[in-house]
Amino acid sequence: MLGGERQFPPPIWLMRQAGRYLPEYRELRGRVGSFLELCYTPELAAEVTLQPIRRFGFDAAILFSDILTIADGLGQKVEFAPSGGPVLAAIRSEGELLRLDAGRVRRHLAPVLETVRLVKAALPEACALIGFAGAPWTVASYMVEGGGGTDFSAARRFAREQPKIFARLIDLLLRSIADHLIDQIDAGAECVQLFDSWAGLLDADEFDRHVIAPMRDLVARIKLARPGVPVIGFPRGAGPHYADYARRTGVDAVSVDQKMALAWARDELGARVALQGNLDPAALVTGGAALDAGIDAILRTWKSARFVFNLGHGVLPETPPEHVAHLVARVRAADAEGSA
Ligand code: 1CP
Repeated sequence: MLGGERQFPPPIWLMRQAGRYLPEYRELRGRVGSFLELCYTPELAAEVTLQPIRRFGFDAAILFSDILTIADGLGQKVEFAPSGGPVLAAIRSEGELLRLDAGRVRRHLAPVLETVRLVKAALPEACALIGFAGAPWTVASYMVEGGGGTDFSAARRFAREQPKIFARLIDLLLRSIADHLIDQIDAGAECVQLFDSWAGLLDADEFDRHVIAPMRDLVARIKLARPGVPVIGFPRGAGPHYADYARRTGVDAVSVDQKMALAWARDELGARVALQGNLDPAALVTGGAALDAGIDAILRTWKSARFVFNLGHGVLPETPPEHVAHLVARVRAADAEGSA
């Protein structure tokens, strides 16, 4: 689909489709010490990747890993609190930046590539395997802030006060991320997605410098090394900058968050890139008529576009799995007119 031709009913998968809303994930997670240990144990990470495929029969599996494995691979101290949130030894000086070692990323992330190989071997032929990484801005935000769950004001301030050091961090990240994604492709990923979950925090000038420019470089590296592998970009919250992102980064598809109007995305982005999205994850928690209305609006409005059905952001932990099964069935039952 991302290669060119329109498909209807559209393919469907969900961001964060593996994870805490599934009892089988919680059960397995309870048997493993740390979250990173789960990410680096290929047999378990592969099992977790496959859980939502077995349960719902999605059209794509997304590798189970995390955007912060790159920071861990570079040698920054990364931990996940029992509540799930990441805690990192914040980088706030040139000395701390210089201690990062791009040379160790590949060796450190070798287990993630083994997970890709195991999943690829186990997946049904018709199910695509999506590799992923965080985009440079979002990963840098966590690395400088020292964690998540905040407005990243310390990271933004550091980027303004120490522009040269911040630019070097972004540059180091974009190279490491490109190499890791190329390795994921070589291990069996058929497509890759870049999560820029905090793109929406930036003003127009910062968006240009920290999102568009590094993404353009990163996508060009992937395209040069492995031409023909589709790249999906997710600049969550980018609002008015979505059009520029679709036009200038070189991505094949743009994942659209739920704040964006469906007709606008179709008309302004749809001619240039394939669309992915954009059901509100809260509607999937609610279920019922609100869920059906949300599903049908996407099918109806985007039926003429090339699109992949997805959420506007990740599945929420409180989502009832039955609502996910209902969503998949309703999308698959859509008729050629775009109604379900
Ligand atoms: O113990 C646990 O179960 C920890 C919860 C958890 C899970 C299940 C974390 C910690 N990461 C993950 C897996 C994960 N993370 C996947 C797996 C594949 C899938 O989608 O099924 C993916 C794609 C991610 C990507 C990710 N990690 C993003 C981008 C997407 C998004 O949600 O915006 C981000 C921002 C992270 C950082 C992160 N990792 C974990 C948490 C709780 C967070 C968010 C921290 C915060 O800012 O509050």
